[in-house]
Amino acid sequence: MQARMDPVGAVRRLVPPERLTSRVTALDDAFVIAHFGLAAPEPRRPVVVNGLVDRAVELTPDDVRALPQRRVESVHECFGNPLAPGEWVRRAANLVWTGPRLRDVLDLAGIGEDATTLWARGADHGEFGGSSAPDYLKDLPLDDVLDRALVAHRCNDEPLHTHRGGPLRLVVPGYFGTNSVKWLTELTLADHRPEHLFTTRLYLRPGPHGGSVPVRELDVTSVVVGVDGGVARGWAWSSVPVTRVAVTVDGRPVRVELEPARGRAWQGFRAVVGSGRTITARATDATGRTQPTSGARNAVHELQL
Ligand SMILES: Nc1nc2c(c(=O)[nH]1)N[C@H]1C(S)=C(S)[C@@H](COP(=O)(O)O)O[C@H]1N2
Ligand SMILES: [Mo]
Repeated sequence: MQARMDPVGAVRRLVPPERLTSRVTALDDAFVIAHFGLAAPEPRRPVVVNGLVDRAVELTPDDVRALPQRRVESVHECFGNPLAPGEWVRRAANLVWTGPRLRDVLDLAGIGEDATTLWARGADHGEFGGSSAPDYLKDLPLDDVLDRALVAHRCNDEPLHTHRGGPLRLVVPGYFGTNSVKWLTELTLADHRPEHLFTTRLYLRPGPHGGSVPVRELDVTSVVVGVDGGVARGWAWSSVPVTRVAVTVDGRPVRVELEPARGRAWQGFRAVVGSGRTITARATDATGRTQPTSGARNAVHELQL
């Protein structure tokens, strides 16, 4: 695939949902984002753990590989263009990540009693959307991510490629991709949010009680990836298990088989659609959230045959 930039800094063209036929997305079909352009490869770049810790430590990729390893299959989804939030750009994949749990990495430094938030910093820097920043920075609620996030050094059982954030990146299953910091250089424990282009200015959405909140937990979403032999197939996901997918064929509802949730991987669904021409899918999750029919980044997906 040809490398090219779009306004979000995607270095690969977006992959249409029709290409997402395999359960685990091939690395060549998984979108790649780098807002400042790709960081230079530095295979032995260490990660510093500091801030509200008992003692600051520096970990090399070899140190990270020596810790107990987890292998997690999870949905990887971009929220969309932070300069035009609300538009779904349909960048999603389901990938397998390997690395130690964040908790095991932070325990090497000793998590300080007052730490409530994790600042994760990436090596890349430059200009984005008319502002410049000295690095890429995200902040994450510590309790939420301690046991779910990984410091990943492999993706789909291959060493993490430089364009995917190697040698080490953070991966936060269940959160939008923006939180999974690539080219990780520093993990800082703190008791407040940092001001930064990518924390308090971009990747925000309207909050439930007014104001704006950072983009974290995934929305309920589904995609129809194709029809084969009269059977439509697709994937559904959310920050919690998806409990129902409603499929229509030329406006008529049809019976749907939905796989049970497996961790934070996407869930397959199938429906007999015969020779119908317009297929839609609409997912509902365990908290009762349902995809809006239109006008939202996770609006119902329609496949026209
Ligand atoms: N350091 C750094 N990390 C980053 C980004 C970035 O530009 N720089 N982009 C984020 C966004 S918005 C997304 S969607 C994911 C994309 O990860 P991928 O390129 O492996 O698909 O990385 C996130 N982590
Ligand atoms: Mo993104």
